[in-house]
Amino acid sequence: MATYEFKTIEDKWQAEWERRKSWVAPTPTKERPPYFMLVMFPYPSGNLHMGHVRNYTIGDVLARFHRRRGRSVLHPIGWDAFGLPAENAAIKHGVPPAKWTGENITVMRGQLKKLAISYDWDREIATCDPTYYRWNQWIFIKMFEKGLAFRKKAPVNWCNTCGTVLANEQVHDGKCWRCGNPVEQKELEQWFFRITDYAEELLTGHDQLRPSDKAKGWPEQVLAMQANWIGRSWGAHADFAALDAAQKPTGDPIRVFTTRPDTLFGATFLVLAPEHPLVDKLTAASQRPQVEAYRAAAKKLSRIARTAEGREKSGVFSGAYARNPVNGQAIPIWIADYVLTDYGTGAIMAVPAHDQRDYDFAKAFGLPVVQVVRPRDGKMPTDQAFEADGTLINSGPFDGADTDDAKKRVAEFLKEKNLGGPTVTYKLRDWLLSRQRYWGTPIPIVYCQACGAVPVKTSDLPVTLPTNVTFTGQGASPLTQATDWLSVPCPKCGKPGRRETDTMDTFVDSSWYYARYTDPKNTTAPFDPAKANPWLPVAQYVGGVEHATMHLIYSRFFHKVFRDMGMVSTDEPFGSLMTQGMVTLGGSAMSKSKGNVVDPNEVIRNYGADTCRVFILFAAPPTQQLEWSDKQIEGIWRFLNRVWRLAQAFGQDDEARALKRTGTDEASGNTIGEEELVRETNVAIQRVTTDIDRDFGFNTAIAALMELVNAIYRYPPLGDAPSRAAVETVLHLLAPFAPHLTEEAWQRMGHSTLLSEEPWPVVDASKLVASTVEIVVQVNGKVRERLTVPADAAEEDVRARALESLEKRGVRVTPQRIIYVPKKLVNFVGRQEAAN
Ligand code: ANZ
Ligand code: ZN
Repeated sequence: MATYEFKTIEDKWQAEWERRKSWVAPTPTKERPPYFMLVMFPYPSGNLHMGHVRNYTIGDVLARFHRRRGRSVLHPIGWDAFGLPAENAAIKHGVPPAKWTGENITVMRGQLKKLAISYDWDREIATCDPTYYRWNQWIFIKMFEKGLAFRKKAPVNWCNTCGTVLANEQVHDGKCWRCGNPVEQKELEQWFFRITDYAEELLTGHDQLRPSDKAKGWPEQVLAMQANWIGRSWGAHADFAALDAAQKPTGDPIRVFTTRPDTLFGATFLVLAPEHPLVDKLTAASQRPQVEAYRAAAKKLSRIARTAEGREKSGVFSGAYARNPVNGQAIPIWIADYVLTDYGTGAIMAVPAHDQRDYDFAKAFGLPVVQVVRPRDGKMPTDQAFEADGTLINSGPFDGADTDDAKKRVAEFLKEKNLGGPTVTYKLRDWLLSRQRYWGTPIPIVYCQACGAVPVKTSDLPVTLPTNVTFTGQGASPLTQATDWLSVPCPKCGKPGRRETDTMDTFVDSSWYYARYTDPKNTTAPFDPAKANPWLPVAQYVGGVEHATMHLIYSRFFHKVFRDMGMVSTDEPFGSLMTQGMVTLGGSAMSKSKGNVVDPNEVIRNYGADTCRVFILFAAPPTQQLEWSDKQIEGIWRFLNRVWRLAQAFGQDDEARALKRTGTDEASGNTIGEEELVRETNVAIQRVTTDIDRDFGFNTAIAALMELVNAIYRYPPLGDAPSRAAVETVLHLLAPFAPHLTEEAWQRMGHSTLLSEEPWPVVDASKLVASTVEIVVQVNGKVRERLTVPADAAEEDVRARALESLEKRGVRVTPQRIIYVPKKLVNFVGRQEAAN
C-alpha cells in the first residue's frame, strides 16, 4: 500500500507557494475586508520548540481559513531579536550578538517555512535591525517631548545575575522573570515611561475587549490579571497636621491615603514609610539614632519581603505627633517598613480596630485600639481587627451611619475643609525602561554639562550600537567602555557631551511591532497611519498567557499613546486574544533543563509537517494543555494516509487507481447510500466551518473530518460523482490543517487550480437532514428488523409497515402495548404467535 510521500510533496508545494507569493497580504477593500492574524513573535533562541509550533500552527489555520473565506489576511512574522541570551553567548563564546542572532534567525526561519506557516515574508522584521530600532528611538523622543518619558531617581529592582534593573512587571514573586534570581532594591537614576497616566484608561478599556458579537474579545482571566495589576483603589486623602515632640504644630501637613475614610475617628497612630521625606525633619533628637538604624535596615529589604503576610511587625517611634483632622486628637507618628514609599502617599493613618496589619502593629508596640465600626451582628472579635462593613460608633457627627455611606461623607467632609477628599490610587507603577545591557536599543539621549539630558535630533537617528566592543561579563555594560561612541557634541549647544549608555527594555521593541507590520519598510516614520489604520486593531492575536501583565499591558499603553499622537484611530491594538495552552511531556512543560523536549525537526523528518500540524491541533483544544503522544502521532499519520488513498481512487495514474477501495474493507459499520453520503458531507462542512470560526474548535473539526472519511469508506460505489464531491470536500476542509497533502491530492484529482486559492465550501442546508431514517423494530424488546422509512412518516404508517414486515418473516404479534420513539424505534409488547 503506497504511503504518502510527504518529503517530495511538502518541498514541492512550499516552493510553489513561495513562487506564487501566495501569502502576500492584499490591501483590504470593502469586498475583501481585513483580517490581521498576529502571533507573538519569537525570540530567536536558535530553535523552534513545540510551544512555538503550537502557537504558529493555530495562527496558520486561522489565516488559511479566513483567506479562503474571502478576507484579506495579514499574517506576518518577525523576530524579537534583542535580549540577554545573545549577549551571554558573546561573553561565553566570543560570537558577536548580531552574528549569533542572525544565525539563529536563519535556522528558525527555515523551520517555519518547513512547517508551511503561511506568512507574508515580505514583511519580516527583526527588532535588532537599525531600520527597526531607530523607530524605538523616535518614539522615545516623542514621548520625552510629551513628558511621557522621564528620568528619576528611585528604588528599583536589581537582578544581580542579569546585571540589570527590571520593571515591576518583570519581577514575579520577588524573582527575576528571566533567570529566577531573587531581586534586590537599588536606588538609581533611571528612565521611565509614564504608563500611570493611562492607568484609568487601561482599566476602562477592558470594556472594549470583552467578548461581543463583533469580536471574540479577550479571555476574562487575562482581563482580571490586568485589572489586578493596575489595582485601582477608591479612597480618600486626609491631611494630618504634624506636631513636634512637645506637640506644637510644625506647619507640615502629612497626607495619608486610606480606602476607609469612614474609620478616621479610629486612627490611633500614624505610620510613615522609612523613606518618607518628612522622616528627617520630624524625628525628635532623642529618637534619631534608633530611627537612623531602622531606616538603614529597611533599605536592605525588598518590597516583597516588606509586605509579606504574617511577617512580624517592626517599627520605631519618631518622637513626633500628628493631629487628627476630624477630632483634633494628637496621635504618635511611627516609622515602619510595612508602609511602602511608592504607594498612595507613603504615609498611613493606622486604625488597629479595623485593619489587621495595624492591629498587629498596635499589639506589638502597645498602642491603643479604638473601635469605630459596630459589626451588623454586634459581635466584635476580641483578638483581631474587624475589617467588614457595619455601623459607625465613636465617630461624632457620623455615628449611626452605614460604613458605605460614611466613606463618602467623611471624604466629602475632608474636601470641604480643604484637608484632602475623595481620590483614586493605582498599584500600577511607571515603567522602568533603562537596562544596563549592550544588546538593546540605545536610549537616544546625550548628557551635557550645560543642558542636562538632551534628546538626539530625530534627523540623526538611528543611534546605532557600536560593534567594536568587548564582552567580559564583568562590571558595567560594554557601552560604558565604547569611548569613541560615547563622546558626542550636545545636540543643543554643541559642547562635548556623553551618550546615555543604558539601552531600552526589550519590551519596548515588542510594544509596537504589530503596527510596524502594516508598513514594515517605512523609512520616514514608524508606520504610515493610512497603511496601519485599515488593518487595526489586530483581528486575532495568539500567544502565551504569561504576557498578561507585561507585553499585553505595554502594547495597550503604546497604542493609546499613538492614538493621542494621531498615529492610529483605534483605542486598542488587539481586538481578540487567544492564549494557547502549554505543550507537555509526562505532564510537565517541555523544557531543556528537564530533558523532556520533543524536537519539531525530528517529527517533521519522520512524519512530515502535515502530520505534525494535525496532531498538534487534534490532541487538545488550543487553550488547554497538550500532552505529547507518539501513539497519537501514529494515528494521525494513518488518518492522513487514508485520506491520501481515497483521493487516489480519482487519480490519473493506473497504479493509484488500482488502490481504489470499494465497500467496507477499510471501514467499520454498515455501508451507506448516496443520500447519506451527501448528508455526511454537508454535516462536515457545517461542523468544520463553525468549529473553526466560532470556537477555535480545531480538534472537533478534525474529528468531524475523520467521521466523514469513515463515511466515504462505507460507500461502495467509491469513484462515482457523489463520492468525488465528498472526497473533494475532505480536501477543502482539511486544507488549513494539512496544506501540502490536500494541495497535492487536489491536483492529482485533475484540478489545475490551487486548492489554497479556492473559496471555502458552502453548506447546502437542505441536505443536512436525512429524508429517511432507520427504525428498529422490536418484539418484546428484542430486535427483529430494521426498516428504512421517510423521516416525516406518521406513527400509524410506521406501525403498519413494521407489522407487515414482521408478518413477512412469519412473526405475528397481538400487541397489548406499543412503544414508539419517533425516528428510532417501535416495540410491540404482547403475545407472539409464531416465530422462526
Ligand atoms: C486606614 C485604614 C483603615 C485602612 C482600615 C484600611 C482599613 P489597598 O486596598 O491595597 O489600596 N495603605 C495606604 N498606603 C499604604 C502604603 N504606602 N503602604 C502600605 N499600606 C498602605 O489598601 C489601601 C489601604 O492600605 C489604606 O487604607 C491604608 O490603610 C493602607 F480599617 O487606611 B487604610
Ligand atoms: Zn549642551
